[in-house]
Amino acid sequence: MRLIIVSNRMPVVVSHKNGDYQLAKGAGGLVSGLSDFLKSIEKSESDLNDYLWMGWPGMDIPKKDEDLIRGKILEKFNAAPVFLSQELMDKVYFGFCNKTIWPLFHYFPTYAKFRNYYWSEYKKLNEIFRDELLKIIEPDDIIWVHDYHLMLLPGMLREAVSNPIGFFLHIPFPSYEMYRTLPGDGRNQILEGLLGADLVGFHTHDYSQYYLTSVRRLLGVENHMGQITLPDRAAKVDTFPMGIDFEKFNGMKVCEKAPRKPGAEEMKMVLSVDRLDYSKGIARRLQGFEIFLKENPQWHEKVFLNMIVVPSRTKVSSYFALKRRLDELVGMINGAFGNIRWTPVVYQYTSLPHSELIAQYRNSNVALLTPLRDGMNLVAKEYVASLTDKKGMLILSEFTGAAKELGEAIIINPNSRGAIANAIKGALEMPEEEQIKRNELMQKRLKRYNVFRWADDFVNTLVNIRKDSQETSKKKKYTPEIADNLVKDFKKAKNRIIIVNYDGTLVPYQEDPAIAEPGENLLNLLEELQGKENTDLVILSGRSRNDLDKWLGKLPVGLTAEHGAWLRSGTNPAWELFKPLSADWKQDVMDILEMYTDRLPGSYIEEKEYSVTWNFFKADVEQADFLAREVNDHLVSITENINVQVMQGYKVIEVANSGINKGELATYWLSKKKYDYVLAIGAGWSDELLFQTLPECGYSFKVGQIQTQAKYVLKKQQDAIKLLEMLKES
Ligand code: GDG
Repeated sequence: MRLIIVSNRMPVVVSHKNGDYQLAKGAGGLVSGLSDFLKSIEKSESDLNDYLWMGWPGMDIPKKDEDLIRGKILEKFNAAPVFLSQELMDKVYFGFCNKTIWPLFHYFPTYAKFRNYYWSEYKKLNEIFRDELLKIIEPDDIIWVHDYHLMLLPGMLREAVSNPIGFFLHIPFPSYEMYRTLPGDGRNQILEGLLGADLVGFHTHDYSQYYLTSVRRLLGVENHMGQITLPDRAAKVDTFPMGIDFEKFNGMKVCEKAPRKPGAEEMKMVLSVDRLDYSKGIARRLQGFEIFLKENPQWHEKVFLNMIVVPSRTKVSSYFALKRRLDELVGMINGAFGNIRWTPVVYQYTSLPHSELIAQYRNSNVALLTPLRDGMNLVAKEYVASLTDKKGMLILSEFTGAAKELGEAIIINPNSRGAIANAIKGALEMPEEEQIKRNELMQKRLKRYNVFRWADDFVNTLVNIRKDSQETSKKKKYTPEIADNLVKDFKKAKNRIIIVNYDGTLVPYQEDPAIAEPGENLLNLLEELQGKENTDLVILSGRSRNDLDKWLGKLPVGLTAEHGAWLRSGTNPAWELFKPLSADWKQDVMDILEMYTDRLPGSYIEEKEYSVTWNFFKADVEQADFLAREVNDHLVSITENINVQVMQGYKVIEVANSGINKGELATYWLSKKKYDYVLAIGAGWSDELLFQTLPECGYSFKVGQIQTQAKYVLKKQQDAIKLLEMLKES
């Protein structure tokens, strides 16, 4: 098996120098973390023993050189380039990615720009990646797509291949209220794009929940503990906090070229490392440091802030403005507090070699990381891991994913400059034993859940989910062979019965149930089926007998209304009660439901002769869920001692006489003759009892739900009609 990693940038940076192409390993947390994991795959003896990394190589490559570059990259880095123009990449990267998604997902809505062309360029990028992948994907491959640049890709791939597809988001997924502000088609398409994956991973439980809430509220798709049942497969949303290669940071030998101020042995260093980004809270950090200096003159000339800022996204105007602001703030603080012996803030606008970075981690007394939002923040983990002597203290914003795992650090709310100032003092003055104790606990955790565990957990979960889901869908798949048998058995049979549900099976579900009337074609189909020799057609519905009379009354078919309270045979148009029933309880139930209907906008009551249904599919999902539990308890408590049952269906609560359901009714119809051919098709929650009651030899089909008691699944309502048409023709 081969693991294909897909990310916007590939782990190789191609550049052109002196008429030749140079290849260098890319930087960044994902590349360094995953590269080590991938190397371990090569040596592994498990099924997963090969990999390929796909992404953009970082520059325009002329067509004539593409093969040369492809060959070199494959040979040296086991990677495959996605060639696309710098122009398109710039448009997408500096457009939808970093002017729309990045600010919105990091809770900076005022920086977010929405343009229709951003969205079409984003889609185009995802399509190019899809096309490139489709050229190389083999049946055994596992595909793992990374990050916010490629959120449509899983859905696009899912339409074309049946390989396991995973997706991991490295940045936060915002709360529903923030996410829903995204205008246009993108809002739903991104959610759906991610759902194309079998496994969607996030750094924290909160991000997973936020995504699930958006899926629920915007797509109307429910989940059970992160498990989502789609018509033809299951998908899972789960939390995988990304780790680091602990041993690399802890064990690396670095030349301890002291980055501290020469000659100032007593000087303590507070370190910060981040990309230049408004989400990192760099200005806030400087202001916190300023307050610390103001409030603590005893620390003057004894501490300095070593601020490493890595240049980034220089083409986005908000980044440019931020750079200017930082320059000003640093100048102001150094002007106000510094002197010839002491520069309070040493500001390096640069990227350091890896070993020097680790040396800086080790030599600092405090790391001060104050993002206003950060998906994870690997620097925090790297800092703690690098402290070989366990001396040093991390101050970390509570708005980073890493804060969830590094609880022994000094956790702060970076919106309070005072809190930053206090934390700096607290960290500098923390006794060494305390530092060691705290770092020991954090190191233990980082060592256990390292980047290998992270990637391994993700890939294993992905493979298992796909396997389960494929087994179920294979078992339940309606194949041409099954269609053949269905027809063959139909022809052979002496007595046939076909039991079908109405809404969702014979007609599509309607927003307004009142308009779900059957068309001419459907009526003809039903009539012809019933007209076939030795064939009984029964329609089992939860609707009132009035509705069924109005729409299907003229057909000579068996009808069952109110989930079985009423029956009408195909030969006698008079309705009869299935058994003696009572409706004395109805008024009490109606009174309660009316009260709840007033409280839940969008809900409504459907009163039938012997049952009452409370529908809430049009109501706000969260509120409905909350209230439905209360309604259910309330109804159960008043019906406990009478012969009435309360049933929870899909966005509906139904109260009816006990012993009235589609299962009982199916048994009744089946007992009428000795049938040697039984076929049932249903779509709703109430059809599950019907499926359970059928004889082993019967055929049963559920529309659009793989989690079912039915033997097979039909993808769409139209497939149910096609199936019936096929029998009609036979
Ligand atoms: C996304 C999310 C999430 C930094 N300065 C230098 C340098 N670095 C390295 C660090 C670290 C990485 O860059 C930055 O880590 P982040 O965690 O900020 O990761 P990003 O890739 O920027 O961002 C973030 C992450 O994905 C992983 O899921 O944590 O929240 O935004 O590894 O060591 N490396 C070198 N010199 C530097 O000056 N060599």
